Amino acid sequence: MGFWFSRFVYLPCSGCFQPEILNVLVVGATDAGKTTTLYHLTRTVTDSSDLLTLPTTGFNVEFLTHYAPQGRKTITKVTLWEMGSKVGMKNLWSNYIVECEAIFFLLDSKACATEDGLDKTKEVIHNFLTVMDLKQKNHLPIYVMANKQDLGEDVLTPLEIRRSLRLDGVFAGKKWVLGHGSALTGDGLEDAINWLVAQTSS
Ligand SMILES: Nc1nc2c(ncn2[C@@H]2O[C@H](COP(=O)(O)OP(=O)(O)OP(=O)(O)O)[C@@H](O)[C@H]2O)c(=O)[nH]1
Ligand SMILES: [Mg+2]
Repeated sequence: MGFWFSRFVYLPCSGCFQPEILNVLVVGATDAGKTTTLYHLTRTVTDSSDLLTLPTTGFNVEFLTHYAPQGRKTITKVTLWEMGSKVGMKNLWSNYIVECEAIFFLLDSKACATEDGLDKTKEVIHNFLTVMDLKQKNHLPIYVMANKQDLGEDVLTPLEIRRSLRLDGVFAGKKWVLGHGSALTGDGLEDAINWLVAQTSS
């Protein structure tokens, strides 16, 4: 990735500023591209084999160091917690959301082009918002990414997704934004991390 990402830990010299810490919960329906997102953000990707994934059972955790763009001397150590979506996801979310400061919500733009996929995505969003509410975490910023946009005509556009999932109503009152991109090509991931860091920087 670009110069502002690194998976190596930054060691500040004495007297220098301390890096900020950001824990991000990465959620979404099955196959939305959560693990691919983690891998693309934290690995050196030379070919597609670097992004091979297996369905996540339990959780995945990866780390990156984010350098603020435009030369601002701000460094953030970001921990990305992917919550598997197969079993007991509400329990997992409930346990981990209390330690997180931001949410990265992946949507599968291809699945959203089918009625079944749209229904499953609505259900996951609904369940997740219930957990946010129960844990009194409604104030957390949410970056919603319409993923898999590289698949071209097979997918809903971000605007179609916004309308089909009624995102403006669903996330009303929350700090959220809809972005788009591809975890496979990496498009949009830089914007996502920049936004999440900006919302949570002190
Ligand atoms: N074309 C395309 N494929 C993607 C993209 N992101 C993920 N995939 C593919 O979608 C499949 C599932 O990706 P994962 O990253 O494992 O999805 P996940 O959300 O972690 O899935 P679970 O852990 O099972 O919930 C894999 O075959 C990925 O290569 C994308 O942006 N574009
Ligand atoms: Mg996964």
